[in-house]
Amino acid sequence: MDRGLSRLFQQVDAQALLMKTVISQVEALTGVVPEVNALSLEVQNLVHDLPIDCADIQARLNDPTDGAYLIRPAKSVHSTKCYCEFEPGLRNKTEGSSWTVVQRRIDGSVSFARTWDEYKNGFGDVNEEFWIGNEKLYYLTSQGEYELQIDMWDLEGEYWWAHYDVFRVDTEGVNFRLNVNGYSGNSTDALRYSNHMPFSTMDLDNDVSSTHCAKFYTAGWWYKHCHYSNLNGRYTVGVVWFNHDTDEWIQLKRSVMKIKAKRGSISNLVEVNHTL
Ligand SMILES: [Ca+2]
Repeated sequence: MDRGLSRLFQQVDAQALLMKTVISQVEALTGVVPEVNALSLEVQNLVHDLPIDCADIQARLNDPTDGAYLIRPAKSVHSTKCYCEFEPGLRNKTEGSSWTVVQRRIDGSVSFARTWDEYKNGFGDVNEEFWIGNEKLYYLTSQGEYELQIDMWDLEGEYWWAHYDVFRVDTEGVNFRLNVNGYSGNSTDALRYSNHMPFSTMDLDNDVSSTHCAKFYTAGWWYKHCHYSNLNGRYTVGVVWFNHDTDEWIQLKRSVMKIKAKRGSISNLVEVNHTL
């Protein structure tokens, strides 16, 4: 046989072998793809079926204990870790009352001097000091009618509280504007001053003051001109609540902000969400 022709046949053989290898690899891959798809769907379903807040956890679990849980607010595509407080004496499915904790200061171990994105996404440790994140506040408080409880302890250890019947944080489009109403408590209504204000951080001045409140106080809050409450302020000197009765600032060493939905206010929305 002609030597040139022989070389050509060898080349064709080599190409054919290569093609065979490629085809068998593709066949192996297509065998894996359905498995990957099934796994991905399973994960999606798991995330989709997560509780929408701590009350939802209490409805699903028998006598849950306080602690960190994974939730997914109805409008959110992502899951998030949160801290749940289940009210003592009410731990059963019919009378259950539970709080989703959204902020905690206890010892100053976490810096609250953070950027817009950090306040948006949340920071800290849900078991210690943390801010749950403005976007999660929006997702949570837009899926029902939420109330807010603020527990505070001053430097002498005295307990103060403020409760708001209405607590809602709007979208990032309006800079996570605050809506509060219906105060009760023993600390006077200091947060009302911030009502309808957008959120400000050290890198984004949304207040109505000629100064940059968030930069001045090295914190993120619904500053106006600037504030009568500053629970994310510098620990401990700047963590304060104004008492209108005594005309004095209450300097705090501990604060907890927690929310829960009014009974029945989210059932329709959750049903719609779970059938999507
Ligand atoms: Ca300003």
